[in-house]
Amino acid sequence: MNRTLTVAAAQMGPLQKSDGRDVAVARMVRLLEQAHHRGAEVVVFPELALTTFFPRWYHEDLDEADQWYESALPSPATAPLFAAIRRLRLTVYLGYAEIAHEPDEHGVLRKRRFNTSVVIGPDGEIVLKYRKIHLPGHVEYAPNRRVQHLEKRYFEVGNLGFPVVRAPAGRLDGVNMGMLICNDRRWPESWRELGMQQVELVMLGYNTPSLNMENRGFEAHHLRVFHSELSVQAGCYQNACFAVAVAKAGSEDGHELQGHSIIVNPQGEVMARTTRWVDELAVADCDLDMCRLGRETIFNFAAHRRPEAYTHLTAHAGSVAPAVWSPK
Ligand code: CDV
Repeated sequence: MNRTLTVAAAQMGPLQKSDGRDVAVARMVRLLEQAHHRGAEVVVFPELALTTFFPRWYHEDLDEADQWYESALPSPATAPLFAAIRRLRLTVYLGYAEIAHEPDEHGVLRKRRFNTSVVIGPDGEIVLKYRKIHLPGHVEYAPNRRVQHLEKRYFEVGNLGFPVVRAPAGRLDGVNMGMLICNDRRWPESWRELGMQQVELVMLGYNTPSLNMENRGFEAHHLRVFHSELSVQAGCYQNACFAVAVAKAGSEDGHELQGHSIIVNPQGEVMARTTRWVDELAVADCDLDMCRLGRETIFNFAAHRRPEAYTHLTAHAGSVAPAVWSPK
C-alpha cells in the first residue's frame, strides 16, 4: 500500500511589534487556504508564529511581557485559525508562546512560560504538545550584543520530552509525527530522541536572524543558511525521516530573519524550498515508505546502536578534556 502524505511549509514573512494577533491569524488562514488548494494535508507554521520574535525586546518585569503569550488555545483571537483548520480538514503545527498555570518540579502551582508547539488535528483538537528544550540566548540584558536574544529569560526549559504520536488508522497514512523548535534542530540529540520513537515526519518552526548577533566574531551570511540546512538534512538522513522546517522571514522592525524554509526527505535531500522573504508555501509529496530503507539498513538502530558506549551523552552537559597523551 502506497503511503504518500502531502505536506506544506507555510513560511511567514515578518510580523512587526505593532501587529496584533488579528494580522498574524488572517495571514495564516490565507496560507491554510492556499495549502489546501495545493493538496496539502499537513501544514507547518514557524516558531512563535502569532507574534513578532519578542525575545529580542527586554522587559524588566516578566509580567509586562504577558501580551506575547497565549494562556488558552483556541482563544477569541485564534478562533478563526481553528475554524479554518476544521473547515479545510487540515493537520497543523503551530508555534506560540505559552503561559501555563501548573505545578513546578517542587509541586508548587505557579505561572510558567514555555516556547511551545502543538499539532492541531482536523477537528480542531490538540493532539500533541512540545515545549522547546534547547533554549538559546541569555537571561539578563546583554549590553555587548547587537540585538538581545532573551529566550532564557522568557521561557523555562521544556518539560514534555520529545513526544512522537502516530496518526490513527485511516488518517494521514498512520504517519508517526514529532516536533522540534528552532535551535533544537542543531542538536543531534533532539533528532535521535525522535528517531528512537520511529518518527517519520518531523515538523519544526524557526526564527533565525540572518546575522550572528553575539558580537564574538564574524559568521558569513550564507553560512547561517548552510548550517540550518546542514542540521535538518543530517537529522533526516541519520534518523530516516522527513522534515518540514519552516522559517519566519524578512525584516521585523529592522531585524532580519533568514527565511529559507525547506522540506527534506530521508535521504537528506531538499525536496522543496521557499525562495522569498514573505508569506510563501513550499509543498511536497512524501512517500513515507522511503523511511524504511535507512531504518532497515544503515540506521537499523536495534542492530547497530551501541548505547553502552555512549556514556558521556547523558552523564553531563558540557564536554570534558581528554587525558594527555603521554610521550614515550
Ligand atoms: N529562535 C532560535 O532558537 N534561534 C536560534 C538562533 C539564536 C541561533 C537558532 O538556532 O536559529
